[in-house]
Amino acid sequence: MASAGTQTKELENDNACFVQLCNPNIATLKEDVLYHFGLSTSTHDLPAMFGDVKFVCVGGSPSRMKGFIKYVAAELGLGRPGEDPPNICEGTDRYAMFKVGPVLSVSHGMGVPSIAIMLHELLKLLYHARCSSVTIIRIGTSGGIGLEPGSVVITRQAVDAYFKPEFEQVVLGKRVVRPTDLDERLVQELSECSKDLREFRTVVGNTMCTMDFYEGQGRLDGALCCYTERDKQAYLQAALAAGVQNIEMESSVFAAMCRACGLRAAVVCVTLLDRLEGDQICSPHNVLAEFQQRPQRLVGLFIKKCLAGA
Ligand code: R2B
Ligand code: URA
Repeated sequence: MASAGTQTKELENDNACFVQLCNPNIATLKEDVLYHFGLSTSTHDLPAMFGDVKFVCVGGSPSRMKGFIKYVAAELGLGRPGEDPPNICEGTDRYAMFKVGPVLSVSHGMGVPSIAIMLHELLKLLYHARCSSVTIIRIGTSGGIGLEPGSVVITRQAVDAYFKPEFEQVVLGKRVVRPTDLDERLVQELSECSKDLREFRTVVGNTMCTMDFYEGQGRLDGALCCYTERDKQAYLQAALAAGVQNIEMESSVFAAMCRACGLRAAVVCVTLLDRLEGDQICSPHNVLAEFQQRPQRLVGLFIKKCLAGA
């Protein structure tokens, strides 16, 4: 288990304006190589490149995150219309990163290990760049429970597969458990914004983060399956009773790491299907493409409103 000291430090960081790391070793490094971004503190002027960042949006796919930055650029009237923003991580094909004005858009791949590696380097990048008052939002896809497909869920709490608001990791052979609370005010602000987007339903609820898309989410259509439809339904009903509205694969480590480093964080995911009705995602491509734009539209509107009020 994490020591009380570690937990207290992480809580203290909650109120800090600057991005803080929970690692004293970083201050002693001569150079910090952000290997999976193809960036380094000695070859790149990180404060000049990123010091003005106030909003970071992360999502699974590189093309979706490129689409998001183009959308935000058009909404905010930044950059040249139609222009393709350059990928800042062009030296590597692990992750893609784009920036317009104070908005940074980064892809994280699928699952906890992939997003965790990206977040270690992103949090260090924001720290080295001396960024302050940063809001970070994951925009993604998910499976809904009892919601019409295409509904958007703003996460109140990211919970694990036992419905606990915790992220557990094995560190040096020991269990380290970190809380996954998200910023309550940010949830309210996003929820307020959603009232201006009446074309789709937005709800606030808990999000279950799993380590797998198939058995981990109770699907019956993977290569392996050791339970029945009835078992699956009982599990999803138990999740629903615990306030879970959707299931995805990154929210818990995202919430835990951002919280520990003092970032205001939120998770906004569209539901691609209702898991009470089935497991396969069979909607036509154009329908899924439109669904995936919904979190982008909500978060784009939120950023626009924040900057207008700034
Ligand atoms: C949502 O969708 C992906 C799996 O299809 C995964 O990254 C997630 O969280
Ligand atoms: N992403 C998930 O993780 N699960 C789903 O059911 C759909 C998208």
